[in-house]
Amino acid sequence: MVENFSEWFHDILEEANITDSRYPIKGMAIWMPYGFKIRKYMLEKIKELLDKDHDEVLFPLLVPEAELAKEGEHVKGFEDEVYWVTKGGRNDLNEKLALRPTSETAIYPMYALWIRSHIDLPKKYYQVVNTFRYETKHTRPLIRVREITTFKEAHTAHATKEECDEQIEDFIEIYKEFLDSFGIPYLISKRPVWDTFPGADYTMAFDAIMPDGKTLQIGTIHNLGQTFAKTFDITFEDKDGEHKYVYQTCAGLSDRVVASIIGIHGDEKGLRLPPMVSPNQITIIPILFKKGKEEVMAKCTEIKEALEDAGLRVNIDDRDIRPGKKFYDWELKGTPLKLELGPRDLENNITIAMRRDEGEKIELALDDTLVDNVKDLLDKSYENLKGSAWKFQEEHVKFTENIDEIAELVEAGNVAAVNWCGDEDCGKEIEEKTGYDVLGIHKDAEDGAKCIVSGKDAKYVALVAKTY
Ligand code: PR8
Repeated sequence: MVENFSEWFHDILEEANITDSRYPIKGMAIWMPYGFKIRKYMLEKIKELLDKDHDEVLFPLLVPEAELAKEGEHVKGFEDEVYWVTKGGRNDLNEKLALRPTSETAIYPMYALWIRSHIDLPKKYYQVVNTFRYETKHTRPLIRVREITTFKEAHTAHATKEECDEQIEDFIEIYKEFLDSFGIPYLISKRPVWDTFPGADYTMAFDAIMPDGKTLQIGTIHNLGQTFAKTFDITFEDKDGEHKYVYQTCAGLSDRVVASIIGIHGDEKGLRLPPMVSPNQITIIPILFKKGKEEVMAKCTEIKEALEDAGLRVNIDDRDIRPGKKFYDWELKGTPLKLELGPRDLENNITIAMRRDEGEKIELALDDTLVDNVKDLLDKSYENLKGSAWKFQEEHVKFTENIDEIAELVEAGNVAAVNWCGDEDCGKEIEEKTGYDVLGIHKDAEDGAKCIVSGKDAKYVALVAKTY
């Protein structure tokens, strides 16, 4: 699978009914029913985490040109990617309207109206919307799309720089918990200046290593400082009566989260879904013969109800096809646990459980231990997926002190970790010499470490990778 990950990924999206990319606009696809459910459970999780101290809002899709153009750096970063609406019916519009590529310029003029006093702060809003980016790089379903259908963007405003910095840490914790719940490993880095979000002071990014060794940026958190506050005049009256600009952050995740779940956990048989997002956490497969059919089906229904009462998502595959085909289908679709039940099992008062992540068959008694045993297997399945994904990541970050070795490591499917003095010139030289991207500062360098380019004292360990 690693050799042809791209092909595997495209095939599985169609075979497992995740998305259909045949829609006649490049970079825009359809969420199919099975994919839509995965998306729904993923969304429920991020909403649960954000709802603890954010409020959900919903802004219009269109942004007036004048607002979009206000913040110089920001507009420069996005100008090649904006879709414009220029007509209403047959009439030319007085002002061009942008399909939001992201919503800073839609939200912040309203923040300027809503934020008056220190009692209005902090303001923490988020929305889940579709955003549009006319991506010029090669588009890929879920990974690089022109309509990002599940853009989860949070925007916060604070009275002080300290609170703003704390918010960055809070987002990091929220994103960790979010990705942990699907067992997705991540590398956190501070992006280099040249790859910082347009208009931000700095950007913290979560990257995941996909099976082909390329990294996927799955989420970003931006410290906006006071740049947008000054552009959009977002001020508040402090306790001492002074008018001050707010400090701001924004953070976003996209459809890429689903891509990482599919790509990182999948295997040659198909998806291996973590229970949190699996449309069915348990699939019951009745083994039916003419004799005893009703009894087996009745028992399957009874098991389903008992598991559902315990809060689990269960389906019975009672299609009139060979059980082998059913096993094949649910392996492809990655249901975490299958329960098989035939007349002989019924006689023995057992069901055969099979975890998707490792495939071993286990007999479970059909008594009041069943629900706990099933939950236990789901937990083990999640832990195993998570553990092996983290292990893969650990094995694929390789340190080197030799710039010529970076290509060797990256071409073998790794992310290279190197000592870096932090100077832009050295960072850019790494990129130019290797053709890969500097993901950014991953951690502080050890005492005595020397920059891989200049040989000066190194401040940081930077990550270098081929990126999506
Ligand atoms: C912001 N403003 O916009 P960001 N296809 C799929 N996913 C994408 C794409 C794409 N074409 N482009 C970006 N992403 C800030 C924060 C509001 C929220 C994903 O930030 O431009 C990437 O995972 O960094 C990226 O990390 C995330 O959206 C946020 O986009």
